[in-house]
Amino acid sequence: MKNTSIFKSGFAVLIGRSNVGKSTLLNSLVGTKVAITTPKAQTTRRPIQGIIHKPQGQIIFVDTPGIFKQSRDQLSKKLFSYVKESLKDIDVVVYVVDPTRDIGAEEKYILDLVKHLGTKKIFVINKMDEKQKPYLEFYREMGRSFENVIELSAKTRENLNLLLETIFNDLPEGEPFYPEGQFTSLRHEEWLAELVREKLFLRLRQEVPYSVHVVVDETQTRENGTVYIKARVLTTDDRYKSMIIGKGGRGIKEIGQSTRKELETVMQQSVFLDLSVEVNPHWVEQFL
Ligand SMILES: Nc1nc2c(ncn2[C@@H]2O[C@H](COP(=O)(O)OP(=O)(O)OP(=O)(O)O)[C@@H](O)[C@H]2O)c(=O)[nH]1
Ligand SMILES: [Mg+2]
Repeated sequence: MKNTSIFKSGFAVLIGRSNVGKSTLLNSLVGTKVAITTPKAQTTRRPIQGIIHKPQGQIIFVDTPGIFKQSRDQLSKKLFSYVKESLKDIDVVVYVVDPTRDIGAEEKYILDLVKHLGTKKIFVINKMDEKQKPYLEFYREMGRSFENVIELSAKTRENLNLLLETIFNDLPEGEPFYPEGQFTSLRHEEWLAELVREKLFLRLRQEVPYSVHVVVDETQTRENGTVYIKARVLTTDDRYKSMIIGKGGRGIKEIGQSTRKELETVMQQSVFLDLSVEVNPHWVEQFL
């Protein structure tokens, strides 16, 4: 008879190219917005943990930056070093692919990286809700070398439970790492900074999003119940600074307003967002 009193716990890392939907999957699994998601490459910059609490155990998902092989810039190098770091001391690797995009040299590179890992692996084909999936058969073929293949949709939540069950099968017995009710490893300020960065990413064009970092210096609940948040947007160059601020301050005002609206929805409190822009060419070394 199956012993239902066994409690399992462990780490599952989400790995894959940029834009395959790793962070969207993390949010759907956790059931709340832990990580930011955008249609742009390299949205995620630091490994973020999202925690799932179930009667049979606890899974800590580690969302990683997308692997972006071509670029040799400092940011990409840093992001890749985080991916490699995240693969240590992991119980299960969840390798996510996107059937709407051609495999290319990048995917082959990741496949090679994943294949050489000694851990249990699950091959996940995401975005199954998409009507056009020209590369689906190609990825199905690629998945044949994996023990577990799951086709799912982070967006519609199709087959997410199957993914959780498969991970639980591979997890060791163990005590929970986080208390019930904690959904992320991010500090509150870090999470707020990420939400601001998401809005910047969505609004800024071309290389500008990659020039920015956000720091939240202070949060304070005022007597009238309003939450005061002081955030700084750092960018590498004067030119980018004026692009972010926009004509007559219109750009930064729009970013501030849309971020504040989202924060108010999530926090169920009124928010005062004090947003400023600074030039700092060294934020990669200083903050990542
Ligand atoms: N149709 C569809 N779109 C999805 C799904 N999952 C993610 N997306 C979209 O794919 C885009 C990228 O999603 P992200 O979750 O930011 O991708 P990521 O893999 O975390 O990207 P990086 O952080 O850059 O590595 C976003 O526009 C998502 O809305 C899905 O299941 N179906
Ligand atoms: Mg991401």
